[in-house]
Amino acid sequence: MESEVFKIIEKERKRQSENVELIASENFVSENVLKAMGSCFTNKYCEGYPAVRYDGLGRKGRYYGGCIYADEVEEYCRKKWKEVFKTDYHVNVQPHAGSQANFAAFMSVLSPGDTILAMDLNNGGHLTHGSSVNFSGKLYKTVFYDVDDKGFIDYDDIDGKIKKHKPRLVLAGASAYSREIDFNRIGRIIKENSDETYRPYFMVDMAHIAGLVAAELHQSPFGIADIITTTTHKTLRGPRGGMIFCKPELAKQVDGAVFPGSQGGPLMHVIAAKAVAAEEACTPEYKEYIADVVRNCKAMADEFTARGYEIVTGGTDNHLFLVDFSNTHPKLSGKAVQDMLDEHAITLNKNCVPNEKRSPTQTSGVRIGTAAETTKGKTAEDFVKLADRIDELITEYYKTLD
Ligand code: DSN
Repeated sequence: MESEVFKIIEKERKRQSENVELIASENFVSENVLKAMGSCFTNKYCEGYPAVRYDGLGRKGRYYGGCIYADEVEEYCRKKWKEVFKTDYHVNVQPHAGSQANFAAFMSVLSPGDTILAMDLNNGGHLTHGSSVNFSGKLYKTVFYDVDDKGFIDYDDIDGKIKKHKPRLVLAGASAYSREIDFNRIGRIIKENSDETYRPYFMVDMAHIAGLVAAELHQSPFGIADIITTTTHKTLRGPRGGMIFCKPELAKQVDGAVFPGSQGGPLMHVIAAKAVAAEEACTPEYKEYIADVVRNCKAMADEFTARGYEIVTGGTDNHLFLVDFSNTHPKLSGKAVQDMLDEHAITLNKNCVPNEKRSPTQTSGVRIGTAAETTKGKTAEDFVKLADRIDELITEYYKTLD
């Protein structure tokens, strides 16, 4: 019997291939990643961890029989991701997604009621970085550091808030921040504020920029942060999923927080696909791809600037940028632009901007990313033309608002 679902999948496949995809957190995986995701590993239950990893740590391995190849693929996946980031940090590849990775990371070193210092959702942070509507804001006290008038992280504010609030964990990382994050500087600030009675954990959520870190086009948090979380599907171009890296001394806590702390059976088919993505991320072609993503992003942001738009922070160092309509197009919400462009087969998302006046469901800006269309082969020239096309559509649309 042919399932109805395949008709829907075919429509989605067509949409993805025909639309222009500018959502900064999306990408197009390779056929091999898709193949591993759709493999027989989806049938296998294997709560626990490969026994080999726990020699000397007293763990018992898996809770099910028949895990011989699941063990092999999970260990291979871990080995390859350590190779990608050239690190001896411990890595757990079981988190189902970025949110689950962050949940387990917090759980491994924090107790409910502890204070975390992070970037506010409105300024580019993430829901799981302490938002009041999310577990992170409900379980922990959150203090947010600010961005300056132009939208750059205010590192002096991080220093001041560590001194004032003595957070148990300082979190760096963002979902909508277009500039390099100075992990070295935050590490130094933490060190300067630490003594034998107080030292906060330093956690980095590199979900958006992980591909740039892998390609050495962004400062690496390895060697500085205690815990590093990421997703595998954004610039890393793998299957949807999460991972947690940590200093070896936190390995037992982190693994325990993932399983049995917060998850059940790992998704072995996704872990197999994560391993394929890691193989791909080790290649010179992947490094060239990431360099193109960054080059294309700058070209597109510069074109918007040349056409009179305001880009938050004035530009970009990575794979995304934010267009702020507050001053140039005061009648325009991010939601209206998102909906209007949807009708022209251009997909992006509305986004809050610093000092946002509208609600998160409306917003005054949009976020644009170049990772997905670069995978499709678009060049800097193509992205410039795309900026011109979006400007034309916005200009026409704006006239209708008079
Ligand atoms: N929802 C993702 C993004 O779009 O940035 C973050 O989890």
